[in-house]
Amino acid sequence: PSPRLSPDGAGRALRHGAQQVLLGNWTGTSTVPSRTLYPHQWSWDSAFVAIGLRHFSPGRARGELETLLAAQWLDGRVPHIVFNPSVPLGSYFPGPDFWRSGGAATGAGSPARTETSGIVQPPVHALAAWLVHEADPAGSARSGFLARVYPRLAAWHHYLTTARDLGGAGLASVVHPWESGMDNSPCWDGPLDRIEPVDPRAFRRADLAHGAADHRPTDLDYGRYVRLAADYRDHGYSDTDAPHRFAAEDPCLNALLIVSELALARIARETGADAAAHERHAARLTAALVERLWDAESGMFLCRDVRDGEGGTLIRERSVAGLVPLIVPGLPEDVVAAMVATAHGERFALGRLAMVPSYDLHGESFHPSRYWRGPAWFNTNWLIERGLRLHGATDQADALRSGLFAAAGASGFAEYVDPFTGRACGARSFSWTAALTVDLLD
Ligand code: 9WN
Repeated sequence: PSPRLSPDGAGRALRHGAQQVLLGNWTGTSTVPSRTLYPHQWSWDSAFVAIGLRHFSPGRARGELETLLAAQWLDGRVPHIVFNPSVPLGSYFPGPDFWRSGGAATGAGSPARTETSGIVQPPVHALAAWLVHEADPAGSARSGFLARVYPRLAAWHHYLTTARDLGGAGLASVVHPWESGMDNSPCWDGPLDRIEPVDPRAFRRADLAHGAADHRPTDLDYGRYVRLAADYRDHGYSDTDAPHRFAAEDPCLNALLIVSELALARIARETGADAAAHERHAARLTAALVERLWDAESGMFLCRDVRDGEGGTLIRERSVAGLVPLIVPGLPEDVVAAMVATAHGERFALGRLAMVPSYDLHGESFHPSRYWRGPAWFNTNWLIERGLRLHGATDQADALRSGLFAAAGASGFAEYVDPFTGRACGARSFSWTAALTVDLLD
């Protein structure tokens, strides 16, 4: 747990501003990431949001997670978007008319009454559920929260480590760049090269009405995103039938899975389920993470392209996803030490910039404002802050936390910022930026 910040005037104003963002983005049952760009419920956003909400509205935090989990598919997958039926079609692309989950033509068991996407996002949910419980154990117990969410979270992790174990080593694979949550990360450029893009005239992007075109993914990226999603949809979202021509093991997603599996062990202990089984599973996943994705030469974790050759190939691009495993307890000491050194090195400049960029400052594809190709994001910095604290790097964690507060306040709780100037990019009043600011303040 992070030490409390003294409740000075600046801290109080920041907390108030952040709470206002979260109240403004609440729809009655969940929180939209942004009223403009993302008018529905997103999976990993909701987990981060719940982590912030727990500090001032634990009931809402529980509701946020339960609304998302109510849209879980029978095969265990938690969809990356739960669509709000009162939002006009065309406000977000691709919308429910593209994903067509409600038709239940899918053998994967999409929910009958809720429209969702068919892909997933990183599993931050069990971690969030545990933190939400801890913030208000009495309210959580009264409402039977943990007993209700435990089987759903267990089924979610089971889906990821069975149907999505495409590399055969126990780790989960993403089958679409959107699933990583870092859509246009340079890590995906190589694997995406193999994908024939859909003609950009065949769809209409809604994001460009709200976001600057040179900050967002390109039309060529979108053509490939649409191709992959349509292929999956047209195979009934079946992981055995779909070709999955894009498949990758991502260190951020798998690190979050490990931390969530450890949280699930705690939840299991509270609800009388088998905690030790989750601990053993977390240990196996941790060993596989190091075995499959650690790259000593880079001093960080890399993504593995599961479709490139026998056993796959490490993708030689350094993205912040490869530093997120700092949050995993129980990694070998030399691995942790190397990651901390890499974070402080010239490529990520921890301690010299307010926040850690999303991609190698010296990488060929670096761009200071194009989405996941360089800008600093608040969720990844929150994860790194937690990781540094976990490993006893308290001063560095404190400094990063201060940088995050300064950037969040000055940018109007922006979606992401230029890592050099702190200039706001993307949406303002962005929910996870506000939520994670609240979390670090409390
Ligand atoms: C596609 C909602 C989401 C985040 C992702 C971020 C962005 C969507 C988009 O917004 O992705 O899922 O339309 O660009 O990359 O991490 O969950 O905030």
